[in-house]
Amino acid sequence: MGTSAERAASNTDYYTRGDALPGIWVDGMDVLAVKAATSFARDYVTKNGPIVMETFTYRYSGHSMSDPGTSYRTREEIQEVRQKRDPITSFKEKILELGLLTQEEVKAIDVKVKKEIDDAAAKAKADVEIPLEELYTDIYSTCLEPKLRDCVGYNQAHRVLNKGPYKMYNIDECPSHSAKISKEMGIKYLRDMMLIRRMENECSNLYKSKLIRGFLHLCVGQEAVNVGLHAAMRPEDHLITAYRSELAGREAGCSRGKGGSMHMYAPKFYGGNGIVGAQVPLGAGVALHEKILNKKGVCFALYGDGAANQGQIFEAYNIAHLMKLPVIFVCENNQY
Ligand SMILES: Cc1ncc(C[n+]2csc(CCOP(=O)(O)OP(=O)(O)O)c2C)c(N)n1
Ligand SMILES: [Mg+2]
Repeated sequence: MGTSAERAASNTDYYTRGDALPGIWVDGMDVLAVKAATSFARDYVTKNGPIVMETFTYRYSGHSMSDPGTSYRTREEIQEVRQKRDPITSFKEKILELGLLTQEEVKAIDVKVKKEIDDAAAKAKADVEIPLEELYTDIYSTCLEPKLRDCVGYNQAHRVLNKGPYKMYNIDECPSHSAKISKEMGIKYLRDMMLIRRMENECSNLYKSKLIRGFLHLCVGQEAVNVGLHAAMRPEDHLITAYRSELAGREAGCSRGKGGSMHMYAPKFYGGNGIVGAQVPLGAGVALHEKILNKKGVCFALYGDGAANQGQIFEAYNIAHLMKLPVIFVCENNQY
């Protein structure tokens, strides 16, 4: 299902595609760089309005489990990324080098993570499937009264600044990046990335054993994006993304088994959207809500390089820029 970015986009520098919107490119395999870029972007949008953030990353697998094996990549290329750019291996090496953790401590984290995933998988297997009539129950929310409108002009100058793990489009500052991390941060980021990878691999097993049915989209290789973004988010922030959700259709699932492959919701988390790109204007709407109510949160609207060519993305950029909405358009560029 994945089309290569080169075949789908006339300009694959997604961070420059906002035109009037400034942009930032970040090495999406470096969790600390993603965190610093996210903090920078967060700070930027609360003062100036939207920004496009491209996280340049890599997915080892195909688009979904329906894509066979290594699909779009050669074995040699995958091997090379695993050896030289894998987000978990490189972060592990960094914190070992800095003396923040020992090999034994890293091993202990991995053992704990494995147990957590094994327990969750056992629970999913043991849990009951929801009854069919549950599908008819709905979720409601209240509507908003729009109160505010605000417009900004178009800046025609285009400048690109290249610095370390970042490229800046129409912004003259750069995130401050230092390798300084505490032991607690080292443990947390490493654990979270390992947890995601083990979870993805376990999901692949559950799919093969038919406990997960329908679609399954894995993101093995992209862990630094998720963890780095989350590390810089604040409790008042919102996030909206595309597919990948509650998978086993069991009663204990976060949408009580009704999420399917595409839909899951939690406070300040708006899915899980099956239509490629549809979450982006919705994310701009979430940011509009924050602005109207004078709240302090920002919205992270995540989409893939495959969604980046859709008209609705540019419509969302445009209105967000006009209305100076606190939204960060995060393009997860895995090149397919
Ligand atoms: C409007 C629309 N067109 C096509 C599809 C089928 N489809 C699902 S995912 C996908 C590719 C998305 O690629 P990308 O945005 O790069 O996401 P990635 O899986 O790489 O993160 C396509 C074409 C869809 N769900 N919605
Ligand atoms: Mg993609």
